[in-house]
Amino acid sequence: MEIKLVLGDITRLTDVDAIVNAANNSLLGGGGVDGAIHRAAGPELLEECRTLNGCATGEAKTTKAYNLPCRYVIHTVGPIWHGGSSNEASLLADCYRNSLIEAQKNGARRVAFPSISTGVYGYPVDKAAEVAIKTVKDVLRSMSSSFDLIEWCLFDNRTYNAYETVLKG
Ligand code: AR6
Repeated sequence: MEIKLVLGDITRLTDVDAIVNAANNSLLGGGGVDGAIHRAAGPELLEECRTLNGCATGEAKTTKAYNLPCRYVIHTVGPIWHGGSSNEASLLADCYRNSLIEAQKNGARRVAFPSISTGVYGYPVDKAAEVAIKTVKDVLRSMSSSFDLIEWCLFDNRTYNAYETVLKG
């Protein structure tokens, strides 16, 4: 079981079975990584998302990946940052936990996450990295036999460095 960080575009990854999308409650697409995933997957992804009736913050739902090089997209909805006293950390932890549960249900043993909530949703990246890595390590204590690889695909150096500091610390 390997945990790793890579710098780049999550839609280009060829070493995972599932990628996680940082979506919104509608699951009908948006900007950021969500927009990139919908563009790369093609219009059938939106068609399937329309059948899901949205997704609550902290929960996760799985679709096929269509034109992407992986098998599944796990859509999760991160919290919007309101200063830290609105249950943000616990909702962000739910995103990682529920995404891994979805991956396990679908037999996806190799999973990539983006940095959920740290773009449009404004979650401070240092704090988000701590929640992300702690939660995944906690979940893997009970589910490690279900996974071969968990990676974060980070889009810029600042975000990469924040996750590296937490992972190596
Ligand atoms: N690959 C990997 N990471 C990416 C990519 C990519 N192709 N593109 C952007 N990122 P964001 P959020 C990074 O805003 O904060 C959408 O409109 C980005 O640099 O995508 O959870 C949804 O529909 C940042 O580090 O997601 C929602 O409305 C990280 O992904 C809302 O944004 C997350 O940024 C969700 O906001």
